[in-house]
Amino acid sequence: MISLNNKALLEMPITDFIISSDKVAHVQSGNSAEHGLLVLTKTGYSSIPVLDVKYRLQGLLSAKMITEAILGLERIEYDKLANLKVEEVMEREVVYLKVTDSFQRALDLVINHAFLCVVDEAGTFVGIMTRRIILKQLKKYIYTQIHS
Ligand code: 2BA
Repeated sequence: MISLNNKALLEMPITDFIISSDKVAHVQSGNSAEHGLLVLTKTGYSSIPVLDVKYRLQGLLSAKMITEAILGLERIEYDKLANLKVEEVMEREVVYLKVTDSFQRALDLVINHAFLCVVDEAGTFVGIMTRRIILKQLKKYIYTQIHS
């Protein structure tokens, strides 16, 4: 049993582990769902952040949200895509991190979310923290404890 006998990791600020906004694929709430589907398909990500024109976090978009919105009784109504806005289909209830949050909060939340959006004091999107980054950091810390 590994004993994490100090709180250094849990209290660490998250700032060093954020993937900055310029590297994160995103869409704007006013974009068409067709554009959203294009970005999701081209990047290969299952879910991406939705921002407004001032770069404030508005929600999350996935391909599932789009297909559900254009699902007819017997077929997928692709012709609806161009007139449907991202803001009409996105998930608005988003769990997010503040830049000032600790690693512990990120660790708690990443159990149920593959990634977390990070916003500054003004609500501006600064990037994401992924499950991969958090696990990598946790692994590094555990290995250091074992070998120290
Ligand atoms: P998913 O798209 O479901 O991806 C799950 C995992 O698959 C990713 O875990 C990553 O390890 C791998 N993966 C998927 N697409 C990839 C790609 N194009 N290049 C490299 N690896 C890829 P995480 O890295 O922990 O990411 C968790 C979630 O964060 C992703 O879930 C995605 O929704 C989001 N994400 C990660 N990086 C992003 C970025 N640059 N822009 C937008 N969203 C991102």
